[in-house]
Amino acid sequence: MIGATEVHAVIIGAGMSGIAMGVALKKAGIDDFVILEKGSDVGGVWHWNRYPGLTCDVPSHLYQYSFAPKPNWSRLFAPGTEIQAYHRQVADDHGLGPHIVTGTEVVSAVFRAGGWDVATAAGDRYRCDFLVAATGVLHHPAVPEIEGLDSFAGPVVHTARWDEGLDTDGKRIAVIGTGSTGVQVVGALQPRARTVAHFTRTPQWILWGPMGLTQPKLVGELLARVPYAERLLYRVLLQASGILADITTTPSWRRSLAQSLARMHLLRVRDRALRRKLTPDYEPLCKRQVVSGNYYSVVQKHNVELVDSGIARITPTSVITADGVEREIDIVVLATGFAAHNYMRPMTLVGRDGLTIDDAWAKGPRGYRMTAIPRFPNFFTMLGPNSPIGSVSLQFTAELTAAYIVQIMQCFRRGEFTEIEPTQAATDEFNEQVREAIEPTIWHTGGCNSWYQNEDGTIDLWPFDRKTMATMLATPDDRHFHFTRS
Ligand code: N01
Repeated sequence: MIGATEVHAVIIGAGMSGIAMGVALKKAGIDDFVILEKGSDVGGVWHWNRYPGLTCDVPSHLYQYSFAPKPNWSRLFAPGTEIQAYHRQVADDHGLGPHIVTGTEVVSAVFRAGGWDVATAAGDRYRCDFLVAATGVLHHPAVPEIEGLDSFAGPVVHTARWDEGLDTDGKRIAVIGTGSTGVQVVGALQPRARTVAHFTRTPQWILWGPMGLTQPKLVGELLARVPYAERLLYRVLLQASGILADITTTPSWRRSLAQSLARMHLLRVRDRALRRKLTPDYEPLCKRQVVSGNYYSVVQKHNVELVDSGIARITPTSVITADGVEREIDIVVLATGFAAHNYMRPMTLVGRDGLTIDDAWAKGPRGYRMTAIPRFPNFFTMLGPNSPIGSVSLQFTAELTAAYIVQIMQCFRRGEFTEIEPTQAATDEFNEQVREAIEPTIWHTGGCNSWYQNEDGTIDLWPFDRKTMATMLATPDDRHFHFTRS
């Protein structure tokens, strides 16, 4: 590729998993890589999402890298801005700055003559031995097709592309969507809005969590000063988080108990008609579990209305529901989630013999152990198909995957092969194991629709526990790969 910058590896995306990959490369002494990032900063979802109320519903002492413990989180569940600052700090502390090129969208990557030709929207070109897609799952905002949405005269904002200049005080706000985001944004907008109409298509079960609980400064100081205290806390939380994989993947009394907690929480809503509207017709834990400390009290405030009659259309000034009721509105907030199964698309990705990722994934995203795809040599995904959203720590998963990929790169650098790709047989075997293991999970049996589902109804999640993941990604199994030596 004439005029291309030649590097050993190109990583696409400087979000949580791209940073983990970069740090793993640095630790292995591999310096010859770039991280190409579309946004103006690192952090991925924590860079793009800036909506009011953005909080992580995973405890912060777990929602961090094992190699970068932060003792002094401000809250038990840190706000988005603090998590974003943490990612920037980790990237700086680990010397990733010179490797990261922000404002650079990769538009195509083509495998040719034993390596990858990568092109960016600005016309820059890279040639690399290895390509790693760390492009995230929740990246492409899903904009609903609602009649008249385009005609709305006021601001229409998707939560994942929040306009920080938007003045919501004293406004009549329509919030569409009741996932983790919708619940958080309604809670944050309610106190200063004139009215909030929360449009719900499917109610969600909500587990109570002390989302606003601050961490006393003393705790942070103790964790920083006592040797190994922060690392120990992380290990304890990681171990304890095994309960999530347990209750979601295996029917047991523990699952029933967690489900009862969600049902009991709903009893905080005294008004029976409102409680009925808030009661899902599927089992708790089936969708990505929503956690909130205040939603049920917020939704009972005088200026909040839960609307479940379905949106018929939007006019320049109002939302009209299927029952014919018209509500005058100043701002429409779309908390309608993401096109989660796009992964690295819409970029053009072409593997061996001209095979495009769209053709390879015509029946939905499938890969080998979350990270490799047959006929896409020297290509790996971080948090690829079947990644454990909501059941195993994503940082743990990313670090494990990065270490696995680095092992493969080191074999390449020792001259053991020039091209590597997973066999179709190993990939099929993995997907068959997933298919079987998904059967008893609550995502499959719980009777809901969720963004976990592919178009064909299969569930794009990790149906095993953390130990199984650690075993599967400990060392690459030579029998599962084709190697080319040239
Ligand atoms: O998106 P969602 P989200 N008309 O897809 C509704 C992570 N996260 O942004 O259920 C009307 O969950 C849709 O309705 P339905 C977390 O993994 C983490 O809230 O399809 N409504 C649903 O209610 C989470 O799971 C944190 O019937 C429409 C909502 O929009 C993931 O992000 C915080 C509609 C979408 O819910 C996504 O959450 C926030 C339409 N046409 C998010 N289309 C943490 O704290 C869609 N909806 C870590």
